[in-house]
Amino acid sequence: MFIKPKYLLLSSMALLGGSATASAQHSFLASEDVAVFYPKGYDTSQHSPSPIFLRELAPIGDVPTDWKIRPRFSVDNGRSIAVINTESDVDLYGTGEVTGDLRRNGTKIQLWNFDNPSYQLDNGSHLYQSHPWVIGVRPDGSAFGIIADNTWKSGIDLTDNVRFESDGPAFRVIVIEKETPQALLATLANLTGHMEMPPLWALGYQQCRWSYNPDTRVKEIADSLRHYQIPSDVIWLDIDYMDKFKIFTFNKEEFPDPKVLNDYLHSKNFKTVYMIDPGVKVEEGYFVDDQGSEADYWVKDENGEVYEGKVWPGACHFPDFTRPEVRSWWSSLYPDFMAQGIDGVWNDMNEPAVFDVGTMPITNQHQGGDGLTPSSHLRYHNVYGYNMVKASREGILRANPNKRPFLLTRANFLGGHRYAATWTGDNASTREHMELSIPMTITLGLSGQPFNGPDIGGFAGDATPELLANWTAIGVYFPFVRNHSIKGSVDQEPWVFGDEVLDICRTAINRRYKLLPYIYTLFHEASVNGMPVMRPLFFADVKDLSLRNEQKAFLLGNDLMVVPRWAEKTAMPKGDWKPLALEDKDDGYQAQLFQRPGSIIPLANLYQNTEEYNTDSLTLLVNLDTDNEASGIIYEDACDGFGYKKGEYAEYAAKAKLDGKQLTVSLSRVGGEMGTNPKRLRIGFVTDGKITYSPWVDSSTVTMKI
Ligand code: NBV
Repeated sequence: MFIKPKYLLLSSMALLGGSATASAQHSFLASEDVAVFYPKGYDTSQHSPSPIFLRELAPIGDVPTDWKIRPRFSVDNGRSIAVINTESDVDLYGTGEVTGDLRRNGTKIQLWNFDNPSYQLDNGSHLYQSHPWVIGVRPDGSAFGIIADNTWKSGIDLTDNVRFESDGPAFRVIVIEKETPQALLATLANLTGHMEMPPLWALGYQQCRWSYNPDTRVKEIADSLRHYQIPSDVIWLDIDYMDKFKIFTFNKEEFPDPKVLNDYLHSKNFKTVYMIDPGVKVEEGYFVDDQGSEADYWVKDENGEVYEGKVWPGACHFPDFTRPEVRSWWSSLYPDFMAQGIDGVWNDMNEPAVFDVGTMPITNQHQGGDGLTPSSHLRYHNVYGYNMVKASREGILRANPNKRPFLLTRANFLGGHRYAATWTGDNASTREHMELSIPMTITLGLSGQPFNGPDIGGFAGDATPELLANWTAIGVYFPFVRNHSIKGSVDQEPWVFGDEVLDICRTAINRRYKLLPYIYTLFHEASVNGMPVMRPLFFADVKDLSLRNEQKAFLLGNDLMVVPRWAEKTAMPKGDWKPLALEDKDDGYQAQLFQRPGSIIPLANLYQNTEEYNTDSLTLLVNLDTDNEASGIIYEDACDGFGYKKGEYAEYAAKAKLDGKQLTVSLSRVGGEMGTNPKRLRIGFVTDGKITYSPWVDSSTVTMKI
């Protein structure tokens, strides 16, 4: 061990003089800006290996004496507590999937993954995922992040200081100190891993409902999307495709030949995502149940008997995903299933949700493995979904080793972005939830999950034309863009409310597709430095305190500010952010976009799906800074597969300079080994209220007189 004996001695002496609360019993620096604090009585076997970190944190030295943010540990009424004092002028963010404001000061949440319809249960204080992670941003823009490395049932209380409380044994706390919140998130990603690049199709518009059935209805939806010229990429299959809700099966009447259906969808350039839940119907003769029972793979109750809980199929068994052999078996179920032409998977109900009782008893038993000790559901509940998606991702990769997996999950845990994208569960078709979807999506991004978004149009209840128009008009700037709705609600596809709403939705979705070169570059950025795709407005200027509370307007990347049309009096970063008028006619619903001074944003020509995506012709939107310059980056690769990891990508730097009245923009290759496509370029010169376009040129340099 690296820890110096002198340091250990000092720490224990400090403890002897301790009171009810105590500073860390021992601590170490894991890197220059990451400190790890252990409480008295810390038992590694109750927490390790951590699901959060890519690799175990190793000491490089002592925590310096002037290290500012330190936890004090205590035990109160059997609960393990860590309190971190913060200055009153610190703005707090993060805490994962939460309702309420972007700025988290004064809030209190539970970390207990739960099926929470319309976020109404317990006032929405615990939803489907848990992220024991808090960000503090000081007035000078410097930032710290706190991780409670603990899967046990717990809570975060920010009403006074930062307080983590847990029903489990004492847990360690990790503190990251950085000069900016951006640098903080980059460090979080270094510690917890980066989201892998998704396939490009997963960034397109996606159409879902519970459920499109039978297969003829699925085709009808696909045909309508093409007929109405709504650019789109994915059709989703909810639980009704299954035979009596048995996972990895198909309903023979309604989906007699899923391969034929999927081939049809592929022929129209759609991808398909099918749902898989964790509950396995208890039924002799059903291959999944037979295999799991035979190998004894199920979660047990407190008496060691196989646990049964009711979900969609009736009585179900639940795979014990803490066990490596169970994960491996689970992953083996995917290849045959996906061979039916399934492109992506959707894991739902994996908190896990159990009918009548909410979730399984905390006394249920998990066996663990690979270093995880056997323990109760109280310890492993919050990582049930996490371990499930770890296995599912492996299964999808087993099915298609040369494709990038796309997996969406409802439940997850800090660190689970390595395995799956997420959506924010069962929201409602209300104005309130539309507005809420902005801080929720940003907050998940600030909590290490860049690829997420809400059900656009809202899940529960009936969407109105107005709501769908407004929600689509902002939803296209979220990382994950899917319209989804509950069984029994009115239809909410873009065309059902008549021509006006159809036009509004189409215009918004067209914008998404044109912006994909920019958005794809942002996903690449997230995959290399952990930066969220959708960012809080205060990222534009971390020292400008007037931006800290803004939760209607937001940033897509660094260069594009999105202001919902319905939002009044939003904050505005300093500098000459210019409005972008992307269409000739304003429909009154599209979000107002502002481009950062000094930036270049690439736009593709319009196309109807990402199979047709290409960047051979690019419009480069230029908003000059006060030095009459601008720059931008464009990332490209094969849009799927893993060649990009071996250098098969192309990165371009765009640079603009105004000389007198002559504006020159040039594109130069700055990275990657993928062959370069000759490009047709034109400039879109952004002035207040108007974009002036140059003629197209077949060259990497384009000029125009302005
Ligand atoms: O599978 C049906 C639904 C699904 O549409 C929704 O997106 C999930 O969040 N699922 C929940 C189960 C039933 C919810 C009432």
